[in-house]
Amino acid sequence: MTRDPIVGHIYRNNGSYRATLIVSDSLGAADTSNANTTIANVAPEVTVLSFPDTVVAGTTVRIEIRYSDPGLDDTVRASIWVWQPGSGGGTGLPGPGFVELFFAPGEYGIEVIVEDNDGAVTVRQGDHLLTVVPATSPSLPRSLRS
Ligand SMILES: [Ca+2]
Ligand SMILES: [Ca+2]
Repeated sequence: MTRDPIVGHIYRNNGSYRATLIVSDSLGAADTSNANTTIANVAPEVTVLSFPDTVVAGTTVRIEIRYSDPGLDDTVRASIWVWQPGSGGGTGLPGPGFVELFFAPGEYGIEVIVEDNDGAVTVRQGDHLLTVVPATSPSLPRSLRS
């Protein structure tokens, strides 16, 4: 009797692996075959980076950040980087979710940097700038003035 089973396996992490096929019959006679496989690391991905276009200075800016890594055993370090032309600063993130920050009036770029424990880095920049207007901005409707 001959069968050609197809066996699937999800590797939890990158590395070199050896797969061994053992076939045996009911009398205990057996044969084995080996195959070596190298699984590459995949960089983590920032799946969500969401923040408002415009806020009034003095209000918190709620930034949503989500990321994941297909390596089930990988750990990911994430940080947020906020910049203006000529300056910038960053801070680490405890995990995916929401970050709330205060900003002085101005325009800001926001990006998220994720790095897995194998050193693969992904940077995702916000698709727009954050504009923080002064609370007394004459361009705001009266209802938004404080
Ligand atoms: Ca990995
Ligand atoms: Ca990875």
